[in-house]
Amino acid sequence: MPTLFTKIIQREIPANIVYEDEHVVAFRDIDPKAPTHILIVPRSEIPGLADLPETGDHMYLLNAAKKIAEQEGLTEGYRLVINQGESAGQSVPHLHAHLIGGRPLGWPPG
Ligand code: D5M
Repeated sequence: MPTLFTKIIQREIPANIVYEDEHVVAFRDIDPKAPTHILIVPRSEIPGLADLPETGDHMYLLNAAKKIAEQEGLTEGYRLVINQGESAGQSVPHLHAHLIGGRPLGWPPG
């Protein structure tokens, strides 16, 4: 059963896709928490960060975040967040990073 995000990646469900490469697809969050709120999703169906294989080059996620931040003009700063597990707020079991920016961001997050 494909995840919601796999359906977006496969264009079965519409989304506002802003970036893609061989490893990831990135699209605007449907419920944005800031002027820029983009989800960066690996094409492979990894359920969460805890399931990421320990071997392999996973820099693709950070590289994509950096490129998208530049593309979005987030020169004042931004935040990259991965929610792992229900108590951290993970609601979609397909690894994704939130790229959030466009306003001052408080610390610590809730
Ligand atoms: O983040 C899951 C995020 O996924 C949450 O911020 C809403 C977003 N979401 C849910 N459905 C969609 C669709 N269809 N398009 C775009 N964004 C979506 P989590 O960290 O798992 O709570």
